Amino acid sequence: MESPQPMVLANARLATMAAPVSGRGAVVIAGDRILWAGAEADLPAEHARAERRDMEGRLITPAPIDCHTHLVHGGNRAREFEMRLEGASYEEIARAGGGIVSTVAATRAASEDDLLVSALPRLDALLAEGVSTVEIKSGYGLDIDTELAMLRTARRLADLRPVRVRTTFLGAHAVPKGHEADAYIDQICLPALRAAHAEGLVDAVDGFCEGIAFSAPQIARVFDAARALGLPVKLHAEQLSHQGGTALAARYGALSVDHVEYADDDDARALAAAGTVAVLLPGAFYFIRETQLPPVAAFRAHGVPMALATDCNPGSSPLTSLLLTMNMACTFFRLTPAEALRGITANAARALGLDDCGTIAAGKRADLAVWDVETPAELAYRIGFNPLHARIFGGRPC
Ligand code: DI6
Ligand code: FE
Repeated sequence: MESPQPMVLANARLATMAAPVSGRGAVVIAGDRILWAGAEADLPAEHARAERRDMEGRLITPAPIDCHTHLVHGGNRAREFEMRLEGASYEEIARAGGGIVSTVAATRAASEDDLLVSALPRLDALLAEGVSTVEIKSGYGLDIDTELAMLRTARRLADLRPVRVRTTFLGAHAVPKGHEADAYIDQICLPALRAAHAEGLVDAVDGFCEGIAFSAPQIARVFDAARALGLPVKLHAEQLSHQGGTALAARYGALSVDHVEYADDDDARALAAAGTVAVLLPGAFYFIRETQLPPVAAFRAHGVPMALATDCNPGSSPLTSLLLTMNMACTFFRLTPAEALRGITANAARALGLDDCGTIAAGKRADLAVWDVETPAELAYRIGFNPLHARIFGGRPC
């Protein structure tokens, strides 16, 4: 087979998340891969005659990756939003049978086509900001059929749009009405996991370790099952209280722990030792008006990689913008704009266990975003403004 023709994206500013490039930069892509990236003055002679596209000084970054979403779900929870404005707390609503469980009812009532049609506009909003890869969780089915339907729907999205989808099984998201937690895990969650894995639908296994959901020992049973199937794990941990989920996840070598507002210094140490990414979700922090800040200083001090994601879900984070997520991470959590950009690119890839994307370097996928800005800080700085000029997915502008 003939090798694909290389193309040079020239006269660009580059934020590679790998080797720094100052001044005018260039990226050489061929087929779906990056062949070379660096200062334009150092462009290898072999590419001198390749087709050249003038980026007119625009910034090129790795395409953003949303590494934590619940994009596929039925219904919405605007009524609950009103109730919270009238004084009810997120936890009170959950305990009174609202919350996750009400989205479960709406998701069970939806067909796979309904789920697909309602997820598409949310996916399109992410893609409009250049996103190349989206993680999508199950967890609003809580029965075998609906958990599988959610994962199948998530995979179908990648047939309809130029995007890569990673699917995460989140059967341990909530205890469905009429069930007891341990029995639910044995009788529904673990059989659903095995069935989803048998259909090839599971890239990772997640859980919600919280007072209103599952305890650390219960999550450990789900993780043991994941391990037996050879699947990596991640965990919603330490969002509303300290339950020990972070330490547990680190013991299982989790890809990521997500939320982690209530994590402490020991947790940060354990994450660093395990190489686990802390995924910060400022949209949920904002929307449910949390006040406990994640221990960003401890994460920095111990060298825990930090990623950012929308947590797009109908209850605690109806958010479909990674740019706004970056802004919130900087304003609320005091991340630097550089940390925020790394959080939606290189560290987001790592949180998904992907090593072929998230940076601009030879051999990586040509998933790139071209922005009408001069500096990376401008991406985090604006609120509700989208400076995307072009999105390149697998080497193709689209
Ligand atoms: N933590 C969250 O923030 C979401 N799930 C989770 O485990 C909330 C999901 C919801 O309220 O529907
Ligand atoms: Fe979540």
